Formats: sequence, structure tokens, C-alpha cells
Amino acid sequence: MIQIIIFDDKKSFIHLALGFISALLPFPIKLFLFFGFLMYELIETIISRLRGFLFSQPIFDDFLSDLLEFLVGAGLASLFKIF
Ligand SMILES: [Ca+2]
Repeated sequence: MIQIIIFDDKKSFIHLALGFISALLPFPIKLFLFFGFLMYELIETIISRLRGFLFSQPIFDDFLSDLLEFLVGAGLASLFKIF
């Protein structure tokens, strides 16, 4: 079982907004933003791990939390997208 807490900090809403905006942009740009976001999150996770901030919890909890926030934003955008 995986338990992930989303919307756990102020940055959560930036992830949500980024996902929302990404989904509304044209095809190549939205993929570019998505992979850019993934790379940023991976690097952030690795740096946090190296600094020892995440030693008390599974490595990818925060990564998955942020990714889900992005995808919820993208999902909401797709509901409101007309074209
Ligand atoms: Ca988060």
C-alpha cells in the first residue's frame, strides 16, 4: 500500500498551477514542461536525499506527492479545456 500526502506545503499550489497551465498549452510545449518538471523534481529529491532531509521517510514520497499535484492540475485543466 502506498500512502501519499498531497497539498502538503505552499509549493503544492505551484505544482498544481504548473500542471494546470501545462495541460492548456500546445502539444510539444506541454510535454517539455512535464519533463522539465520531472527533471526538477528528480534533482530536488536527490539533493534532499544527499542532505539527509528525507532519511526518515521513503525516498520518493515527496516526489510522488509533487507529481500527483502536477497531474491533478493537468486533470482539472483537461476538464475545462474546450479546444
Ligand atoms: Ca507535495
